Amino acid sequence: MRVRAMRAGRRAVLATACALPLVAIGRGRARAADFALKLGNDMPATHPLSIRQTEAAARIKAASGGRVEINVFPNNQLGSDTEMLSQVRSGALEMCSMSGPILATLVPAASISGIGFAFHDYDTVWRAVDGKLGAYIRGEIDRRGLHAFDRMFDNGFRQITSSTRQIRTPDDLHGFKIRVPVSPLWTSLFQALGASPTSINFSEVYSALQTRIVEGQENPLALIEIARLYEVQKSCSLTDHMWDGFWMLCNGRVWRSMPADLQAIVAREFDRAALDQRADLATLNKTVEAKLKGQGLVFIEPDKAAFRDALKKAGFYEDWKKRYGDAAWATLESVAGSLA
Ligand code: X2X
Repeated sequence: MRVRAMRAGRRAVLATACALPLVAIGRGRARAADFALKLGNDMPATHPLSIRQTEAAARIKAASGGRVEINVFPNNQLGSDTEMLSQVRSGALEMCSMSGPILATLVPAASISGIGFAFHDYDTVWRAVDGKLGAYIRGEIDRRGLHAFDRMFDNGFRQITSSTRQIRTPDDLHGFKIRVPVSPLWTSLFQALGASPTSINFSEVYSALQTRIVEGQENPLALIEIARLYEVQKSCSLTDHMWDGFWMLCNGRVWRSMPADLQAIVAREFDRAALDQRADLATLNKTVEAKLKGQGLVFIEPDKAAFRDALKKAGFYEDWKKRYGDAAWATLESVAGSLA
């Protein structure tokens, strides 16, 4: 779909040069945007991430006097995460928001913020990703030709849901057929816990659970509620096994083609949207468990330390420390404390 500012007469040109800035042609008609960009995400349209991104786009249009027009396409309308990531690389899609460990299929370092049980609370999360760890990851993203904005959006601390057995101890995960996002870190984590993980994009998760291709999945409570996963799951184990958040990304060529004054507006508004969205989720998190209980989901409070010990015993931390390298691992531990 083309954004409104693109006129039919320019479509042929745009098809081959869609990543380049559009030159406004006056001719007495309303001025077209200099930059008409698409932003894709994998969250439902009613999730705070989609709502705040849409607000940011409206503010950017106003503050730029219409020179930058960003259309937000939530809910995987432009494709799965895997597809959006390759589109943003090629420039077929200008922007997307992407979970760090999924982005890691392109930028390996980007999964480091999702290491199992690295963060105990949000204060530590934000100190890490707004601080040195985030700066390191943004540098790596940049080296791979994408631009990442400073502030990550929140997805949340992840919990395990099941339509079959209840997950109370690490042993309960043995052979458990669980959906994980398409990401080496996620597969490694659940393999280390003895489960049978299958990589499936979020766009397919509801139906994979419904048809019982998998028994369970893991996601933050807010998303379990908003994406109505409780309809096809029976129990939820509050493991908090990892924190997950989204980088706001822009194709590097598109970003560099934008003049500094417009870059400043876009960056400012997406960073503001991220902070607003974090606050939205903090509010939602206060009531979401009760809501899900009301919808019939059974909650389990397991001993989280047992899961973390199982990961340690399986060599999970040693393995990932080697993959990231000592310097990156030290940056993580400088905020998270000792892990391996
Ligand atoms: O795919 C998921 O589970 C999701 C939506 O939480 C992520 O983007 C990692």
